[in-house]
Amino acid sequence: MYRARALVNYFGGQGQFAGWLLTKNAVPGISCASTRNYNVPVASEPFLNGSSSQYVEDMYNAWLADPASVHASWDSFFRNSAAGGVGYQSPPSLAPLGKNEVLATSFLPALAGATGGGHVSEKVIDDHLAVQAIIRSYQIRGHHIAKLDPLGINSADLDDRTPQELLYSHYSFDNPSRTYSEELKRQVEQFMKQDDDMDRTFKLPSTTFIGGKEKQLPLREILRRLELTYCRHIGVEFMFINSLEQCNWIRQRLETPGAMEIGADEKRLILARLTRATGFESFLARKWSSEKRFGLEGCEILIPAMKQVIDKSTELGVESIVMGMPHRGRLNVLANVCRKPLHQLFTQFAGLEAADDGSGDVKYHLGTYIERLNRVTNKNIRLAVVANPSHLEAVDPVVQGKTRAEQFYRGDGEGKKVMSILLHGDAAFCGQGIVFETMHLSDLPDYTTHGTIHIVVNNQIGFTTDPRHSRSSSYCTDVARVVNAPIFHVNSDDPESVMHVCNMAAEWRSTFHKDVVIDIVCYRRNGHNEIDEPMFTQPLMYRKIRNTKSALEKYAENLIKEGVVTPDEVKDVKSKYEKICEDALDSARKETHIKYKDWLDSPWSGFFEGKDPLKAGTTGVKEDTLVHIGKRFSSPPPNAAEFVIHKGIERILKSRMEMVEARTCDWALGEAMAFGSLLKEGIHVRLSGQDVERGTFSHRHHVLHHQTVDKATYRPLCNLYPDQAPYTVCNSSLSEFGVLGFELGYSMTNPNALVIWEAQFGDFNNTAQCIIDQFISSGQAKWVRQSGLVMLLPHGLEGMGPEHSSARLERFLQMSSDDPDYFPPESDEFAVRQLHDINWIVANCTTPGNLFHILRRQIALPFRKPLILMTPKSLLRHPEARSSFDEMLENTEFQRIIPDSSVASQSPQNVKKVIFCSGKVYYDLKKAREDRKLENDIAITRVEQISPFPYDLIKSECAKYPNAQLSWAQEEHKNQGPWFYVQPRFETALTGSRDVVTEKESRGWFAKLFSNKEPKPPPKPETETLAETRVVSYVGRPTAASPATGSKAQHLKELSHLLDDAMAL
Ligand SMILES: Cc1ncc(C[n+]2csc(CCOP(=O)(O)OP(=O)(O)O)c2C)c(N)n1
Ligand SMILES: [Mg+2]
Repeated sequence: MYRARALVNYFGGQGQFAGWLLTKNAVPGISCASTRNYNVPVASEPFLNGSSSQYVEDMYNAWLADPASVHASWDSFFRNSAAGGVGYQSPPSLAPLGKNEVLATSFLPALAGATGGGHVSEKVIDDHLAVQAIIRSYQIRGHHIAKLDPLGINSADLDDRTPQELLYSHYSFDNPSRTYSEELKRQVEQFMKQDDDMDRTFKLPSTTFIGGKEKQLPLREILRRLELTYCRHIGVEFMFINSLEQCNWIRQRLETPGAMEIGADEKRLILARLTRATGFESFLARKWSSEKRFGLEGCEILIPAMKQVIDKSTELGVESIVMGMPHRGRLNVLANVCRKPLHQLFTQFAGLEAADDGSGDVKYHLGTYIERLNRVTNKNIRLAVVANPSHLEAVDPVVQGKTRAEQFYRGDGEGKKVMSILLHGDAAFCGQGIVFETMHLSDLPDYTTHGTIHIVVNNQIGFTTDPRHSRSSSYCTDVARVVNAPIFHVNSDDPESVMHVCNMAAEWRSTFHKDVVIDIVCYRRNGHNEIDEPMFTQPLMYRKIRNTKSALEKYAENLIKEGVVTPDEVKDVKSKYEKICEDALDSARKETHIKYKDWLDSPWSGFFEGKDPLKAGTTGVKEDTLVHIGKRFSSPPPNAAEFVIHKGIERILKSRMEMVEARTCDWALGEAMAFGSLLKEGIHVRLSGQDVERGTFSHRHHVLHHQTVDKATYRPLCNLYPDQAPYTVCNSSLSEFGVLGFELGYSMTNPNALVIWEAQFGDFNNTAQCIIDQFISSGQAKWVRQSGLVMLLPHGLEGMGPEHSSARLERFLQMSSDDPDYFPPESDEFAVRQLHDINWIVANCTTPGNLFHILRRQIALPFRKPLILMTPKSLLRHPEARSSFDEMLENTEFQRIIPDSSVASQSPQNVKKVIFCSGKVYYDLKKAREDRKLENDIAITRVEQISPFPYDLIKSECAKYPNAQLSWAQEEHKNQGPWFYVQPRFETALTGSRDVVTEKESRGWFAKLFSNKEPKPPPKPETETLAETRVVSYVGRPTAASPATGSKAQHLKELSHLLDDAMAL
């Protein structure tokens, strides 16, 4: 066995026991594996196993570097060993062995005789440490040398810097590639020929299952089995997981002899699925050769893989699967995994017009929802693929939110019934930060989906970029290590290995409810899309690809060789599928229109039916309800005697109670009234974001904390009524992109819920810009999918500097889809119609009463629209920003504008100026007017709903003051805030529509360009002469690059100028 040590030294250089495996960066392609500390609980492992042997090894290394750095006993042990003496001698003991004590040699029966007596010789320890280290090294590092690349030219971990190897791979493409694994095998074989120790039998430690029922094996066989398990077509990373149970679970499923064996039926099923996946792409390629479809060629195994994950998961109890995926292979997934009717897919290629609303999206972004019987498990299953934008990985948190919501509504607290699958490209998975942000939601109490199965289509290229230029990590999957997810790298050309890891992944999720990654190492047969030329940038790789048979061909050949199928059967399966495709194409040709609704990922069955789309419910409530909610919200926990609350909270509750008694609400109470009344009506409310439980500005306090008992909390809004809907309020991780996406997904599942995301400060919403632009603003237009998500964005210039002032209101307004030149026909339904037609609502309320109504209106509407709500900071405590209960009672509603109600409004003829404004600047203007005693001269009207623009009310408000000049006052800089949005709309409100193509007509705008139809004449302004003379002037800060000054003094100076300008007559 000293030879084994020699082997260690030969491979590892420094004499590290675990260093004998090869890595690929040293001369000539050999170096030792670096040691790592793993967080496995040592006490739970037997001596000499797993981390104990690692410990001895670490000690040895430390001793080598500096003998004084280890304890004197270890120093003596290693010194004796090095001198050729006995390393360890047990001290003489007079006492009999204790109950749990055993002699060290009893662990080593095969060698006990050789050592004699009660102590272990250096040789015994060395031999066993070496075997243990070898096994452990394979488990930790085996994946580095596994044959993962079906092309045989790259290394999945990018660790192939040895010049000879590079030269080899550059100039020997036509030869079967020699992998490190083969190099290792060659050396081991050479060694084995010379070494008698290879025939010696070693007891296997409990951290390996390679023996099956055998407790000991010859070293030769140990090495062979380890090679087969860890260095063939599966490379598994799992030894960083800090749970011995989980590590053993994986070892057992991989190492047990015969674990990978499958029967002939299963093989035929894989072949049939692979045939469909391959046939689908070749059918499309034949029929539409110049169309972009982002085909799956080179990774067709993805389809059988996904089906395997779904089969296994359904078998384990899952009933609904929510999936998110990028462009690559999407059509194939819809066709062959979801079984979306093929003719619907084919109509997408026909360039037909849509029969329903919306502007639509390209075919490889669309979602779908299917309920069907899984023929393998004979169970019903629901499959949803969430529509996504081009923005890679942005859909990840959306899928998670949707999954979480489905679990929530089904009462599936452990994720046993609903799960998510996320697909990724290799470049996007490691490149996009949202992947990390989504991973970090995976184990949070209010965000977990109890394990996601991630599948990476690792075609070893991103568009034209080689992985070496697109990532700094070894594998593209390294991001998953942060959440202790096991990572299975697998060669796509070995379908049975792929199926094996799929089964393991599904079982892993079902057992541990944690994330897991399947990294399918494959290639991309075509360019980035079908019309791209890959030889421009990857000539050698693509020469190799051209000469590579498809996975289907290879697998079919293997099965024919094995006698599982005949060549005729292979042909038969193929031609049957082709016939299915041809038939579907025939029926697709009969279609005249496409329907976006066929591609909806979240149908709300029953929600729209029987509803008048222009009739909203009321938002006011009974006084009793307000009093009840108010009192509950202001009361300490029912077990107040035991539940110690903070003195400050006591004061807050007391002042809340006083407000309730005085029939008034401040901001927090108004919000609680909205939530509470919806909960009473059976509407689930969920408020999520950073520090939302207390509220960034310490005004909300929806979770009261026991001051002396850790984690004991009380949530008043969860305790309003015995039969109320559930209320969730949850502090989130510090991620806007991830959490906003998550809440958007959550809002997609059920329209009867108020889902709210609050930004810490509105400024931070731009780190979630992609969710705002790609999903919230345009989701309905692209995918006919509605969402009533509310974004609460603290906004306002209060001298806090550039970064705590602006939620960038202007950006939301710029993306509002209402036409600045179009004044919709005035009618009773004006307000609801406007809401129906626009993409989202943007508002800035100034009273708790209006906040109450606008939140409730989200649910009262017969459809769903996102609400972007600027929320205040100083107004949270402003004595005037209060509302009486009267403003929330049954006969009241949301006020789109709050007209002036001062003395000015009583003699409108005499008013010299009307100032329109929005948000908290109203209170500054009002005070300035009081200070200057201009109440008779100046009226101040608040525009609470900025978009869609309240044309009708603005028009009548302007008409009410015929002699007044009109101003728009805002605290934001001129190039920011609402000014640019309101200015043209004021003009339209005053003069009527100009020549516009209305939104309804715009679906046919393209056709219109070619038609002779006359445009509609603009409606005549009612107050023509007045309109001609009236314009709205701007009052506010000048343009600026930054949203606000960093200087408090400058801020006050600017405000005072603004108020002076506004009050000037
Ligand atoms: C956020 C984002 N940035 C850039 C792009 C443009 N783009 C489209 S596909 C692609 C390459 C993706 O590579 P990979 O993730 O490996 O997927 P593959 O196309 O290889 O399947 C890029 C850069 C995009 N779609 N999304
Ligand atoms: Mg790729």
